[in-house]
Amino acid sequence: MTDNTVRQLHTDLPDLEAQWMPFTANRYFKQNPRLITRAQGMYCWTHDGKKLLDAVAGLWCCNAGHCHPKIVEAIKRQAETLDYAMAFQLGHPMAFELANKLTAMAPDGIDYAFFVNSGSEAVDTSLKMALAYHRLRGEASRTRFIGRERGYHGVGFGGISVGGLSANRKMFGTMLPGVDHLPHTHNLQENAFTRGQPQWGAHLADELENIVALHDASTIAAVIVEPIAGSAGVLIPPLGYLKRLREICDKHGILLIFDEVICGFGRTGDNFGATRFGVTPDLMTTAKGLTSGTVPMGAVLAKGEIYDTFMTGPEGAIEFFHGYTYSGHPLAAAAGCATLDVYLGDGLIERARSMEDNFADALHSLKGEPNVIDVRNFGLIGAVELEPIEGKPTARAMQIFRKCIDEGVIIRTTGDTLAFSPPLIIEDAHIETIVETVRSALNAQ
Ligand code: PXG
Repeated sequence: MTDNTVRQLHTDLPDLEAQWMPFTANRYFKQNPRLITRAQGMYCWTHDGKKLLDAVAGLWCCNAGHCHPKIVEAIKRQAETLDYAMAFQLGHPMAFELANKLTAMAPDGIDYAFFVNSGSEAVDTSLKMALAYHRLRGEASRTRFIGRERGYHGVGFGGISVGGLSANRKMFGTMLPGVDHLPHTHNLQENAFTRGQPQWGAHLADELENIVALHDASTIAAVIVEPIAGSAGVLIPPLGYLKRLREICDKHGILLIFDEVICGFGRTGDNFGATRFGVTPDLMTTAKGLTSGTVPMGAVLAKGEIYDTFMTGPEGAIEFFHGYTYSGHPLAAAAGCATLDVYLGDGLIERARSMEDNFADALHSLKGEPNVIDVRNFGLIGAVELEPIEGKPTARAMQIFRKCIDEGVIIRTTGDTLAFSPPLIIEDAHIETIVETVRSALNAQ
């Protein structure tokens, strides 16, 4: 099909050429365009009027459902009152209010919030905080970071360095020096079709001891992991694994960073992965659900001891040479305040927890359908892993994705895994539609 015929078929579309789309097969998309033009609650509508049930909450972010009226109202009000305020040396009330709300819902001891504009910025900010913290304490030799295979920490140079996805790394040179990786915890022989946390795999945290022995603790600044690895196919931490990482970090004076960009704000059926799993890191990165996806924003949450370490130079001097023009942007801060009010005021986090079992039952009913080799779940995160088509990795999952869209349901794929992360307002009838749509797509292969 030529560009002209695409345009004739979709006369209401803008010219699609000039936008270089992120993480997208640009040429395929521009020949087969599908634009979302409106969204409400659990649903989105395409430019050609198709209604789609959103089983991914945008991209794991619209936890309150699309266009929640209280969040929309707060953004409108803020846009009319204060569009922007200088972020350095000056401030505005909403950012302080949001920091108070955020730290109140964080684990005990996490008392400070530093605002950024995305998950990637949150990750790179947290790595810089870790380096500077050690230096301020006289341990400037602690410069190494330990990530994990199959980790996703955004696309900044720090994030891809500690990340563990080859496709996101291999084109971009040497990245940060001095980064090592823990093994991932995915093992189908041991853990296939586990509901919730697998029994097997806590010992994989002990690999950190080997990495420490190799490099010496005095060279290591921080370990960064996602409590549940999202983008690499939904990898649930084995029972005891995160606690073991915490213990080894404590033993060696290494900071533990939890990347909560996906796990935060109800996704795990609790405020954060840290609170659900009962393990408190030193730094937490957040974004996505912080504003329910409405206005870009992220935050690094830090233990009081880390903040206090920075507050030791001369008063009146800048303590951390880092920040963004839009750190704590008024529209984002207003959206964040309204979003947290909705999560807490409307009981959406408890709701996610209360839907967890039904969601798990429905997903696990897909066991035995054609080419399903695993089903995993935790909170309102789920995954169905498929046997790859020989010689064509990712093709099977992509086929299912396209069939589901044709049948009116948006799911997400990563490799040959189907991923689900619906808005927390999901109801049983939506769960049924999602799972039955996937079931018939699997049977139509
Ligand atoms: N950390 C984690 C754990 C993430 O999941 C980021 C950092 C980066 O956030 P930003 O806001 O810079 O994109 C993410 C982002 C997917 C998918 O389908 C996941 C993300 C982004 C886009 C797609 O798995 N996660």
